[in-house]
Amino acid sequence: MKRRNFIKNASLTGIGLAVTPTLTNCAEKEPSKNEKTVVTPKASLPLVIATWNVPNATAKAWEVLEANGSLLDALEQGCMIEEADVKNQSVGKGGRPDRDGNVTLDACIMNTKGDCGAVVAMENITHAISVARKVMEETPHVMLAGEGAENFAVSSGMKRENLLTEASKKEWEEWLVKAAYKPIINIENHDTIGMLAMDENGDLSGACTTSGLAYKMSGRVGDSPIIGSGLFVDNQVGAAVATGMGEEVVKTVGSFLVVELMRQGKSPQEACEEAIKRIVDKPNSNHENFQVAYIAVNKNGETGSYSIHKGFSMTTYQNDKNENVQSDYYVK
Ligand code: SD4
Repeated sequence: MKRRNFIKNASLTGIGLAVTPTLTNCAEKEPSKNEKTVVTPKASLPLVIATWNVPNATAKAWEVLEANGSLLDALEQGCMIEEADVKNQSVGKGGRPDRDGNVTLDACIMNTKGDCGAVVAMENITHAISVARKVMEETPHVMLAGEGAENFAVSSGMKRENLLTEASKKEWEEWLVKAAYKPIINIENHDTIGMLAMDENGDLSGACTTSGLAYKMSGRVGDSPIIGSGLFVDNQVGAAVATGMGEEVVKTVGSFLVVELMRQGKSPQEACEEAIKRIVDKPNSNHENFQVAYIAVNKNGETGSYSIHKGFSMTTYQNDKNENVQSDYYVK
């Protein structure tokens, strides 16, 4: 394993720190002789964080970064793991369909320069994240929808596939029998994957991919492909990504809000908490009945996550350790 790099402008504060570089703003002053050196949490790089318990996805992204791959390759390949996993019924192939039985995918990606690409309500192509990346890199646009996105993917060499698996079809058919149009966001293990990564230079990018709300109305688009709502990256400040009831995230431009709060000095944790509070505090909020969560990272490599309900977790790959940790939450 090659040597970890630490955040660029980190400096060393004194004795014993030769092997434990510290974060930027904690290392400003020279310690006096008697002063005990305080070592604040160090952010070793690279760093990958993702919504929910997705250790295979974060491991893939980490592996790409460790091999000196680019941030976008890391994010794309990490997200592709979940898109290809038919057991994850909220992303890519095997995703739950809309109320008409069609699996429609939303995805977006954003790079260090603030460029972005997205696809919305795209059918028949497993790797929506790859199409989003191609939209960013190979077209003059930022977003392609529906058939246009699908045709663009095919013209770029991707193959059409039936994304509706037997398992998801069966569940949908059972739902049809109950015939209550009540989209419920899953607050358990698998969900939309939002992933943020920081490379050894301390540069940030992010990605998000989903099949959206199960049994949504045909044509419904959530927050996940909307830059500023489902994902936002400002390489000078930090990055954030959302999961949960997209309508509520869109109404508060959630991920942009988290990044702007970090710009104003809030930690990633505080910023996520404030963004959740904005949703919860709305006059007509019925937050007992839906779930939203954010994860975020700032330029110092500090991370945070917060959720309306219990059950959300964040996967972090850092320091050769792939960990899934339950997030703190609002509704006790
Ligand atoms: C959406 N935000 O389509 C997505 C779904 C999701 O956890 O994240 N579910 O609204």
